[in-house]
Amino acid sequence: MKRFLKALYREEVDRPPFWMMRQAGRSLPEYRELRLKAGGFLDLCYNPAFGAEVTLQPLKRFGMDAAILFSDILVIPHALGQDLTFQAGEGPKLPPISVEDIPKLRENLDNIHETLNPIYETVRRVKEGLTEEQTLIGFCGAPWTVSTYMIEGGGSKNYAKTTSFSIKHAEEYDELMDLLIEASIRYLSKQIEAGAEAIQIFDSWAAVHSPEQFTRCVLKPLLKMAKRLKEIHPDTPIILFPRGIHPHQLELFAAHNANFEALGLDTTIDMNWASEKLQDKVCIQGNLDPNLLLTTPDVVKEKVTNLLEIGHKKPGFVFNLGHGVLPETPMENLESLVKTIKDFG
Ligand code: 1CP
Repeated sequence: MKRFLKALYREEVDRPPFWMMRQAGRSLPEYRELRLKAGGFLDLCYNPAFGAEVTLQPLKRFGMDAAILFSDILVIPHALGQDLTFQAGEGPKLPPISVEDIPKLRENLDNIHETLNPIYETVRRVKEGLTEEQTLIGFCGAPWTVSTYMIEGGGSKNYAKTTSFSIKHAEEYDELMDLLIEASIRYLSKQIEAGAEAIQIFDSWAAVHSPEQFTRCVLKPLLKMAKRLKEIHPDTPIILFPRGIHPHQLELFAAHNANFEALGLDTTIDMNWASEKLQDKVCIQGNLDPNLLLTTPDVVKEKVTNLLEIGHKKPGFVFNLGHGVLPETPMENLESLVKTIKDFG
């Protein structure tokens, strides 16, 4: 079995496998060049030749153990019929949905692959470009995080609109969550059939809730989604990235390790704590502060070594950042990170 998959299943490995969130796109000069050629960001996502090239760019340069498919969490609302644009430097924009739009979105559920088909072709092409040791990760957004973009119309500071929508229109919001779960399961299943070997579910904005809303909007939908996917694809490991949630909430997820294999930890989590409390139940993935990669190669070497020493004490550790790699990250610092990991052990 490949090193990355072994680590997800908490088997012994020679050294921790590594990849970085947002490794494709953003920081690499070769990405910026291709993006100019492709036109818009969505043109990149829906063009298998470009998509496969961008997915493989970081692996060619740095030899990570895993590739993450180049796509976006917002292709699901897009495939369900919500307009979506990405203006350079501004992030995504969508026309915010209202209660009346939900049945119209549902009508498109059976047609989502018409929009998403090129992405499955990207998966097939990436698979052909990987070495035998490298793994392809498919992904989608979690229902809560995706719903915030649909209801707010883009990024948000406090998710006030989504939270009040979910309470004022509780029944319709639950229907939207079920729709997103169903569409995401279909999307992930097609990625797996096309060659994705592991799945990561991003709940990037999971940390904004009252305890009651956390259970309703984060915990339950994620467990439901992971359980459904496991029933269809029992041999595909699942990584959950519920960014920013409290340690006791991470423990709740770790107790459900029949549904998924790994927990992605953000920068704020103490890895010694995670090793003690979580690693006997799930693989832990994380969590170098991406800001550290703006310092110097020597600092990077020291911090990466510290993290590897903690994570590698037990089986079940994947090296990653606590969130996405920043666009301004100097290449020499990434080179130091990679060398430190490859020399470890
Ligand atoms: O390595 C990779 O970059 C893989 C492809 C990938 C992934 C996994 C992209 C490409 N986006 C994502 C996930 C994603 N998209 C998340 C979850 C992960 C995270 O928290 O980092 C989120 C929240 C989005 C939404 C999104 N798409 C944003 C964030 C806006 C906000 O509210 O802060 C942005 C800026 C995008 C556009 C985007 N997606 C991906 C890239 C490379 C870009 C930048 C496009 C560009 O200008 O070139």
